[in-house]
Amino acid sequence: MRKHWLKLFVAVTMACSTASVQADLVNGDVEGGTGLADIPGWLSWGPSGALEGSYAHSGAQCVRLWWDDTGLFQNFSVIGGQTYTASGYLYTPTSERYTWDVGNNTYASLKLEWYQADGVTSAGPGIETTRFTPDDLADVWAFRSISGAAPASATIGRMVLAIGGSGPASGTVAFDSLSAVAAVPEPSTMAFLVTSLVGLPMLLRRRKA
Ligand SMILES: [Ca+2]
Repeated sequence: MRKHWLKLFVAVTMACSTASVQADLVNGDVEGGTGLADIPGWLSWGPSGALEGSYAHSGAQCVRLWWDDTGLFQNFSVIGGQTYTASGYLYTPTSERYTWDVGNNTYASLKLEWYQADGVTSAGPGIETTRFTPDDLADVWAFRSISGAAPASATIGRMVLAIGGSGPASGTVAFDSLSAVAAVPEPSTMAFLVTSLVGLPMLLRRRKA
């Protein structure tokens, strides 16, 4: 009988509705700073990128990359098992159209990586948005989004903005208006869960007696 009630409890828990709550990613609009190396909230590697003030999806600027040796990332706190969604906008201007040679698979994307508390040890395979390629339209901000559950041992999520793939490419890809949100149970659902968690053992005790 106990098994039966536990099954019901799990089923109800899984059916609960969720709300989106901002994760502690900061400066998703990539504003401020004088170059890739000092944008508030973000860390970068490589020389092949810059702040761009002549176009932006939000605020006064965006960040753009033109080679796969360069990228940006930011860590934020996560809870293992909880689902997170990373999203943002990618863009290429006609004046510096992102292009490739035939057979090339160069692309840009947003990635979500998972780390354990030391910030170095991977907690499991990361996830990546649909690729932004030269097949995407120029002069149009393209929305990209990816969702996934943080592995059980993850305490850090890392959003990564980068160009990947192989082979020569030219032009530039810009990133802006980035966000990370967690899907958490609704408050009313939480109240129900707490009630259930308190009530279930009592119920089981009573049935056993
Ligand atoms: Ca911006």
